Amino acid sequence: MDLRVVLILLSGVFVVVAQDNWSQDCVPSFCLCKRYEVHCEMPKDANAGMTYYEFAEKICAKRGGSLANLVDAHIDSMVRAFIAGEGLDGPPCINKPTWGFFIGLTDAASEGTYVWNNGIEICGNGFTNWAPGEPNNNTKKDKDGQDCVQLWYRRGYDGLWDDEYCNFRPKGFICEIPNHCCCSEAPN
Ligand SMILES: [Ca+2]
Ligand SMILES: [Ca+2]
Repeated sequence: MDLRVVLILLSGVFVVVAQDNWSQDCVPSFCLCKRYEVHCEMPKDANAGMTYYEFAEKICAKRGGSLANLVDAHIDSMVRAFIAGEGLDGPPCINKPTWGFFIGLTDAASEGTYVWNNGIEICGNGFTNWAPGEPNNNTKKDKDGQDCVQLWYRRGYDGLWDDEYCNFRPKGFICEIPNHCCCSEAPN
């Protein structure tokens, strides 16, 4: 894969809508063979009958993919660069105090053992990009701690990773959609 190739498919306007009318149009995204979609903060009532993290997973699945697996430095940096370049790293896309985007990384099954949606467990020298002091499994707002990872945009962390509560705050989220973009269509 030519890593220089980045095809910006869609960008721009973001509209936060009610869960039942979740917009599937005009979603900022870019492609590295897979398509990475940046979804802005979900509605506060999105967790009816499920956690906010499950809601994010559901929307990504509906769109033919999953929460994004940022398994290496290149993908991680490209996603964060896209978010910054499109101005999605603050209001109105994500808002204080919730700002952040869920990604497909969780330690819900076993505390401290982080596994990507695609089943890859982070171990050894596996790529991570944690914010300073994270993951801390904070139990202040939930006795079960924090098991769902976000790209964090507080305190100038610029999308460094933080373990977040799975169901305390509505969040934005990043989907990856396989086989949606054809590499051969990308410009050289
Ligand atoms: Ca945890
Ligand atoms: Ca944390």
